[in-house]
Amino acid sequence: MAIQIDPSHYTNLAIEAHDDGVHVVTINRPHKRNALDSDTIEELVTFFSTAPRADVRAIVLAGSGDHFCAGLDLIEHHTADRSPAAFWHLCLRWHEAFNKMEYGGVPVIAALKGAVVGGGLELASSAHIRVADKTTYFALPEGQRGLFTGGGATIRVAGLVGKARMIDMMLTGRVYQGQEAVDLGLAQYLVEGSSLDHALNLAHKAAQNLPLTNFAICSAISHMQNMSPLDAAYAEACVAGVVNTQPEARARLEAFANKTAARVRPNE
Ligand code: 1HE
Repeated sequence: MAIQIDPSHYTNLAIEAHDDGVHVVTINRPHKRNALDSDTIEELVTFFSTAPRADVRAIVLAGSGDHFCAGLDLIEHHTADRSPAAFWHLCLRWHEAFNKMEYGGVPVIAALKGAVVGGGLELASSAHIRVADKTTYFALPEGQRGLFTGGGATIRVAGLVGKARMIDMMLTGRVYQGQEAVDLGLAQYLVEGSSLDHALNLAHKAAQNLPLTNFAICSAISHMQNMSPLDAAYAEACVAGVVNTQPEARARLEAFANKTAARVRPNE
């Protein structure tokens, strides 16, 4: 029996389950532009630790109001006047949440709008797919605030845009948006209308894949980037050994063999 997700256990996250196992998780602090305080990070840790064991088939991560996420809660940080050790430990909780997202095995699709800045960009870069709309913009204002990234940007944002662009973003406050942001890899989609609608469509599509296949796609590829090419190839063969022989795949292979399965065609 799978673990259940109970939306009433969450205060800063609104969680809505669809029949096909897609869950929409909305950071619900619009009055703070969805800034990440320590309670919200703990809720993200809980949700993303639970989702892989709770039959969640795909996740859309969204923000409430006009902005996806304004990053670290600067007011909480200012008020708490944290010690180096306290902030170090806090960063490890961010990493716990974001690693669970990236390596958890459940597809996470971020529906972006407005500000995706600082820790908000660290959050978005932990998703597997990012959908931007016309209002979306990306920045790392840490440099201007007297801060440094602590939620994995040096790995994930540098991985998306390269270290030189990340350094420029932090030194100068450079903002990326629109097609340029997509071309750089900050998002995979730029939509005219609602990024949430588009992210939902993608999530419903991904939810039709077999869970074990999605698990491999949404954990193995990330893990393999951390390995030497030789070890990654070995691990890939091992994962494929398990995934490609799963009994649940036989019906799909049978459908291909008897010509009832959809063929891969170019876009119209
Ligand atoms: C916040 C935060 C926040 C807004 N922490 N409270 N991140 C930043 O440096 C981005 C800071 N925020 C902004 O630049 C702007 O707020 C926005 C571009 C996101 C939105 O602008 P706007 O004009 O819609 O809103 P606002 O008037 O600036 O803010 C509305 C309220 O949200 C206001 O609270 P109020 O009680 O005065 O109404 C703001 O204080 C609050 N608010 N952003 C706390 N970030 C692990 S290390 C990661 C390091 C970082 O992430 S550093 C980057 C932080």
